[in-house]
Amino acid sequence: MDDGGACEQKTVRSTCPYCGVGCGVLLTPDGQGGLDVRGDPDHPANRGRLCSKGSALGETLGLGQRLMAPRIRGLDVSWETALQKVADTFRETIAEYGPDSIAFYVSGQLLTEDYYVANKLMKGFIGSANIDTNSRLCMASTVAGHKRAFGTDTVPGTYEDLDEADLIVLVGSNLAWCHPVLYQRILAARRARGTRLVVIDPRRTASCDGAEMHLALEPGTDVALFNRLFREIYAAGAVDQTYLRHTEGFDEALRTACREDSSVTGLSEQQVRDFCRLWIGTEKVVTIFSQGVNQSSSGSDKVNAILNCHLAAGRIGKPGCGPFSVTGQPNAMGGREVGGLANMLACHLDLENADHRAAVRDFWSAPAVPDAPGLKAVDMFRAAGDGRIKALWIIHTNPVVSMPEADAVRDAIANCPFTVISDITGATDTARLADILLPATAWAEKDGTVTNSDRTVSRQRAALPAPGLSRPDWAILAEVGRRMGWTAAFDYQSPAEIFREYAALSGIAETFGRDFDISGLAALSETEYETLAPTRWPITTGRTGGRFFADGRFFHPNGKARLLPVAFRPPAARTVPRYPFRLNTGRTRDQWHTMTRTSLSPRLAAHLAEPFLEIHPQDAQAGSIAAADLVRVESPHGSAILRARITDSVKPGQVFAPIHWTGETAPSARIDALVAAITDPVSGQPESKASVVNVTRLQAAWYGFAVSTGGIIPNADYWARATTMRGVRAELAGLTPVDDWEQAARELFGLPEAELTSVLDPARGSARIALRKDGCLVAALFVSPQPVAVMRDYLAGLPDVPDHSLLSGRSPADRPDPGPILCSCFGVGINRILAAIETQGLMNVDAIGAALQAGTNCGSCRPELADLLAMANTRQAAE
Ligand SMILES: Nc1nc2c(c(=O)[nH]1)N[C@H]1C(S)=C(S)[C@@H](COP(=O)(O)OP(=O)(O)OC[C@H]3O[C@@H](n4cnc5c(=O)[nH]c(N)nc54)[C@H](O)[C@@H]3O)O[C@H]1N2
Ligand SMILES: Nc1nc2c(c(=O)[nH]1)N[C@H]1C(S)=C(S)[C@@H](COP(=O)(O)OP(=O)(O)OC[C@H]3O[C@@H](n4cnc5c(=O)[nH]c(N)nc54)[C@H](O)[C@@H]3O)O[C@H]1N2
Ligand code: SF4
Ligand SMILES: [Mo]
Repeated sequence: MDDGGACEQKTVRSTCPYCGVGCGVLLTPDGQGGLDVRGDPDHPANRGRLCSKGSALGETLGLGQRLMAPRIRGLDVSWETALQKVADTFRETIAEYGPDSIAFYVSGQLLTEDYYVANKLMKGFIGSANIDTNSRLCMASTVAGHKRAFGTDTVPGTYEDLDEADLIVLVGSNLAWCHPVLYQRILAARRARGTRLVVIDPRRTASCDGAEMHLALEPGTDVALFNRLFREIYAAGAVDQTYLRHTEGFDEALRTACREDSSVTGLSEQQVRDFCRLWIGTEKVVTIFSQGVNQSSSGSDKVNAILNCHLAAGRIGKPGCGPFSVTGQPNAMGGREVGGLANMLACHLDLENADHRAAVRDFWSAPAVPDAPGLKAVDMFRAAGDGRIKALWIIHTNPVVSMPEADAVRDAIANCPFTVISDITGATDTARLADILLPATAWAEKDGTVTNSDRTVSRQRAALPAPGLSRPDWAILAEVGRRMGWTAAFDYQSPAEIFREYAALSGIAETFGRDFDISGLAALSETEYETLAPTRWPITTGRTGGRFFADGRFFHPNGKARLLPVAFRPPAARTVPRYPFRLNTGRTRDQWHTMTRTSLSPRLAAHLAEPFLEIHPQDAQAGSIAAADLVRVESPHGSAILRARITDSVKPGQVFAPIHWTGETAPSARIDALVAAITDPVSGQPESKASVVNVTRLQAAWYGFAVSTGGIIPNADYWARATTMRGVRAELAGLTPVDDWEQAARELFGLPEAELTSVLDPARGSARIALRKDGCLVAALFVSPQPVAVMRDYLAGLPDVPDHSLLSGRSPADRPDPGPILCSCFGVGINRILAAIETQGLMNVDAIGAALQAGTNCGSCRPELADLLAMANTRQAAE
């Protein structure tokens, strides 16, 4: 792909490091440390499309926050010192307390090669199965459900099924925001062939905009709904009797389903009937499911309730139909394949199976492979908390933010005698607790493979040099293995070498009748690995890709699939007068998890710049909560302060908060501090979407809004910061009055010498302060006893804000406030869109695109544009 010019930079094909869609990207270095990022038109997952996060990748490459050298308790050291300390401490810990006193907690964002080495080191050589991954919080229920039904963790279908389906059902999936390129693909199919779309989610989401039916069921009642569907499939004579011969358990599963009462879903009988009729009447139906299914104390049962319906109707493995679990992280699927979970072995082999264990041990020439599953994530951190785990290595994940009962997890990590953390930055809530901090190379600097939601293996390729002393995760892991004494087993020179070994092991797994087989790649040369095109597994000499199970061949010992009797169980935590609300949690469109990368992009920050709690108008009124108030949210485990967003997209009694904010960006908004660590008994996955909480209005003494071209050093009961084009903006609030706002402003911005221009009204408790350095405007603070009303998105343009409008907080007439940015590709704000709808009479999303460009690039904002149109039209109709 070299375009030849002497100064031209080479374009590299790689994969987006965010969601499990696995979009191909073309990366062209700009010669100044940056990258031009485009969608790869030849990648089968996206055919050139990218969503808002993928398009903004180039804005997240700054090295300001990067960790450049290994650190021991905050001091830079050499790799030699750091790795020898890690290896020695692990060895001593094993000698004194045994292998089970060590644990690795890793991530579905590791590349397959990193993951393989971590798993080999722990399960083959340290000799414990105490390696678990954040996929426990993400995909574990699907893995358990697949294994129970199919005998292996197999995703039967492919993305092409979404193009060919006539009905797509989204269960607990906000695909429009979390897998935007797939959602756009579905909308394209809908335009082409009229695909129908149903959303099953207690909350109205952006994914509902393109749907004909939204079933806002009661939280956690999916099993009851799918059991009803199962019964109706039977009653309608839609059971595929021929296909049923490949299955067992039908009668008992049906009997259990017949005992179920679908009224617990809270849906009307008519809604349930309409849904069942549509599903049964549409042969080509794909049921997509995600965290609304998995993150539940009955997550595995929810998965099997869905699989039962597809198996009974024989709608699986054929073009345009099947159950389809979409993976969250870019290599969630690869992690399942290499056995990253504490209860799995590599290549879909089972830890409980003595023959499987022996085969892996022999292949690795390993001293021993443990015969009992290791600790699953929640139990692992409990064991760290109560002193059973003496040494912990956390790689590529931020559990102080993302684990349930996060405050207890924070304390467990802080008190663990020896904690090693591998990250690309030291500025995370978890990294700050490390004894040893190891600098990893980031996605654009390293090589390896990932597997996406539809089993396509793609290469990630380095396009930038590794900054500082950073090293790839696989290399760090292998070096620790060597220093612990296993020189030959970890003597890897390149990711290709690891990949070949892994592919060869999958060939052995295949002799046990496993599905996962990429042995066709076991002899790849370095060049072939370098140029490997995206390929769907299985990849053997006789077969590449395709669907599973159309032939009725499954992976249980008798070759049959199992339908499981599953009965509805409500969420484990019950609402009580002290905690009357059910807390749902999830994602926003433009942030990725704990924001260590996406928060660096001003474009992405402009979408939703502050953590919030969605609450229904009735509940807000009952609690005297007004729009833009701050609320205190409390659970038995912790408390948070969030901005109220009053909306009927949640039902009364339910509230929703995003998961993204952290000690770095909004310390009072770490939502997992409130979430109970209750898990599914089969999968061990936490119920992250159904905790119980109380919500009260926060009586703040003052509210503030700050913008700065430099940094801010907040010291307030509530603060939340976001990146702007030229610096940072922050929301602030305090519980106690402040006497001297000018002094407070100097401290907040770290500008003791700045010249101030102030408008102070101590009687009212308001202040507006502008700070200048060398005559240039560098910061401003607005304070009020009520939530501050200023034109935030306009002021965020500081220093490009004229003086006369600064202290008023209002924009001049010729430069209207753009409002929060909806279209992050072209930076188009809500106010501009609303004005154009009104003045130009725009009637549809395409017309908005023609007028303002909004929604014409990645399309991620199209659902919100549709929402805005509907709102504007209702408003006009009412006028
Ligand atoms: N923008 C963005 N995209 C991402 C990510 C990100 O951080 N940001 N993360 C990636 C990762 S790792 C993952 S796992 C995926 C997650 O992707 P999704 O699962 O689509 O995302 P969530 O927002 O966690 O949850 C989905 C929906 O489940 C609903 N829900 C809650 N309880 C129930 C219930 O009982 N039943 C049903 N049917 N629905 C329920 C919620 O209201 C929510 O809308 O997203 C991936 N993509
Ligand atoms: N309440 C609630 N909690 C949830 C969820 C929810 O829906 N609700 N969702 C859960 C789910 S599905 C998931 S997947 C998790 C995600 O939660 P986490 O995995 O904790 O979140 P990330 O922010 O993705 O953390 C990745 C970390 O790896 C670092 N990193 C980036 N690149 C590299 C690299 O190349 N090497 C190394 N070593 N480090 C790197 C980043 O800086 C960051 O610190 O959250 C879970 N928690
Ligand atoms: S949909 Fe967006 S976040 Fe997901 S892989 Fe594609 S570009 Fe990346
Ligand atoms: Mo996830």
